[in-house]
Amino acid sequence: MPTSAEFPGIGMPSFEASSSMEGLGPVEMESPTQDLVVDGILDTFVTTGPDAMSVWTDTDLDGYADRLSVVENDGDYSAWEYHRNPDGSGEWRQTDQGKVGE
Ligand SMILES: [Ca+2]
Repeated sequence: MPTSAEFPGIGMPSFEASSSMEGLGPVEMESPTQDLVVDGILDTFVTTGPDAMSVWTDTDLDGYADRLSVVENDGDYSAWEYHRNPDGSGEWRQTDQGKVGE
């Protein structure tokens, strides 16, 4: 289950590579710290939990994350993208999953 309890100061959910993103809506970017797209604008922030690291990126700079990569300490990883539906709703879809180094 996604939980933010482990990061009370950040307020962002933490995931493992096997987590389901079902039901998770738009994720607002709080305090980006990294420039992953390398355009001089901070678009990414990283949350780390006991078992996994989550990398959130806002590629279109609308204030909401559209990409998420989760890498577990044992190398399992998964990647997700947020898709908006015509009716205004949206959902996270998994785009990749595997193990680092394999
Ligand atoms: Ca965005």
